Amino acid sequence: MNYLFTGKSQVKDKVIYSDDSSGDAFTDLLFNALLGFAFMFFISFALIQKPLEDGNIDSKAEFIISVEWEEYHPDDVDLIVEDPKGNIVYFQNKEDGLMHLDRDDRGTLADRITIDGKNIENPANQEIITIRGFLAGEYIVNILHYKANFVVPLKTKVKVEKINPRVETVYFGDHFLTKTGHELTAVRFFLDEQGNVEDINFMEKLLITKNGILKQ
Ligand SMILES: [Ca+2]
Ligand SMILES: [Ca+2]
Repeated sequence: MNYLFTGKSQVKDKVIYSDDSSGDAFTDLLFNALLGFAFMFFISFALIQKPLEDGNIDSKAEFIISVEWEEYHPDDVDLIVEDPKGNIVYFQNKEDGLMHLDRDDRGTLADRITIDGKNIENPANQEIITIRGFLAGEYIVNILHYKANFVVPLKTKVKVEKINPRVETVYFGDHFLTKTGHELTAVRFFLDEQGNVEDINFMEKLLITKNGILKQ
C-alpha cells in the first residue's frame, strides 16, 4: 500500500503540482476556507448568546401560563388570565397588574414576518402569559376559540408552570375548543402568601364572553 501510494503521489507531483505556485494557491484557498468556517462558527456562536440573555429575563417570572395548538393550524386561540384582584389579561388588555401577555398568536395569520428583507416563518401556535410577582388568592386560566375554521374540535394544551425556586408544573392538560366564541376554564389555582400553590380546581367561569359573544 505504501509503495502504491508513494508512486501515485509522485505522478501527481509531476503532472499537477509541477508548478509550485498553484500548490500555494490551493493551500491559501484551503486556509481561507478554514478561516471562513471558523469565522462563521464564531459569529453563529455569538448570535446564540442573545436569546440566552433574553431567557434569563424571562426566568424572573414567577409563573408562566401557556396554551399551545397544532403548528400551521389557522385557528386563533386566546389565553385569558384573571388574578385575585380581578385584573384580566388577554389580547385586548395585554398588561395588567403583574401579568403580561407576550403575544397574541392568531393561528397562521402574522406567522410570516419580514426582518431585514428576509421572510421568516414561525409555524408555532402558542400564547404565553407571564406573572412577574404573585398575589395570594385565586388565578383563573381560560381559553377562547376566537376563530374556528373547521367543524372538528381543536385540541389545545394548557400549561401552568411555577418558576421559583425551581421550575414545577402546576397544571398540564388537554382542552378541546369546538367553535368560534367557545370560552372555557382550563384551570384555577390558589396561591398562599408565599406563592405556593394550595389547590387547583376546574369550576367554570367565563371571563370575556357571554353567550359566545365578546363582552363590551
Ligand atoms: Ca390568539
Ligand atoms: Ca401562530
